[in-house]
Amino acid sequence: MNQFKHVLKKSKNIIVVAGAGLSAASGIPTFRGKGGMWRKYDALTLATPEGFAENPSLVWQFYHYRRETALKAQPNAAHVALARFSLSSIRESIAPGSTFTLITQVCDLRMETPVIRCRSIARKQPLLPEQGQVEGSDPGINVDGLSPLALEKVMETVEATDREDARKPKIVEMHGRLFDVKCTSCDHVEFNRSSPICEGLAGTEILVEKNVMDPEIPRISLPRCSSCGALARPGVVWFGETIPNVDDIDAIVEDADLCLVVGTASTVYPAAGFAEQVQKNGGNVAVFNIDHSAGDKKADFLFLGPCQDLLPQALG
Ligand code: BJW
Ligand code: ZN
Repeated sequence: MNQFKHVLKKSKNIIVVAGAGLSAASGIPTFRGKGGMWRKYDALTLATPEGFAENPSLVWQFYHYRRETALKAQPNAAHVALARFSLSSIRESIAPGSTFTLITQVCDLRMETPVIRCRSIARKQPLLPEQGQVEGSDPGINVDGLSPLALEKVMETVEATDREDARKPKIVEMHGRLFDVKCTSCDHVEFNRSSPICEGLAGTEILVEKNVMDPEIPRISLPRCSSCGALARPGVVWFGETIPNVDDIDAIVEDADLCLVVGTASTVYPAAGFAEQVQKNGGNVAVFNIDHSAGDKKADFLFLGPCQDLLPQALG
């Protein structure tokens, strides 16, 4: 831990690549581990565009259940540690002059806060919106999340200048958002955290919990686009779909000299390749996972244990 803190202190561009394990202590099931969703449900049926085309009713029930679970969850100590560390006044005493970006694969997001809109991020520049590298940094942008919610909570406890800093975007949600709803026909995307999202899905979360989903909710009773009326879909990134703005994420990873890999099995690409990319560029990798995960033998630091215990120690 002391050696890690020494490396942290001299790092200039710090990224965190987070997975489902980050939210595990908040009561949100992971995908592949013990109690993981892909052990109980079929990923190809529920998390691919083909699965949705085949049976949108089934897919919507699964995502309705996920939305309802996420709405009840609260950030845990790992989210809070990351949120605190994202504030430059706090980070300054630990890693002077560094930048910080949380690249999260976690879609269980549910809070208003700024996120990085990747399109205009320049390389080799700190991620400061007033310098023009970040588009869409308006604090009014809606995203929903435990990491953003942690940031909001931390903001309440700090000075006014830090609150300004906390409004600067530091989070990239690379697999989309559970509470975004996308039209299957036009370009319309809307943030929607209604519970339930529509009457047709009300109460079906209990069926999903028991793994007895009703395959036949009529399409007309599923969420519809508020602009054109066509069938809507969850605004997440499914297998086989491209990651929005992947080149800009790549630029952030390319600039990083320290990568913290938190609560991810590191099996889903491109996120699974980010740590290796940082190491190839001469940077360091620290893995925080409750169990062994892919590639952790190559890590410079391996912290085996719950991230809600270890991250506060490592970043405190
Ligand atoms: C704790 C803990 C605690 C528990 N403390 N730890 C290169 C090679 C081969 C294949 C590909 C490739 N490039 C792309 C692909 C195809 C594909 C892919 O990677 N497939 C693999 C299965 C091999 N990737 C894609 O399709 C991606 N698109 C893409 O790359 O486009 C271009 C392209 C397409 C096709 C071919 C080639 C190029 C898109 C991936 C989208 C993933 N979507 C999902 C669902 C999102 C929506 C939703 O939420 O439903 O994203 S799948 C699911 O997996 C979700 C997660 O974000 C993602 C990663 O899972 P994660 O976070 O690692 O969770 P778990 O459960 O696996 O692990 C949890 C970990 O936490 C465990 O290790 C625990 O031990 C740990 N843990 N409690 C610390 N308290
Ligand atoms: Zn539409």
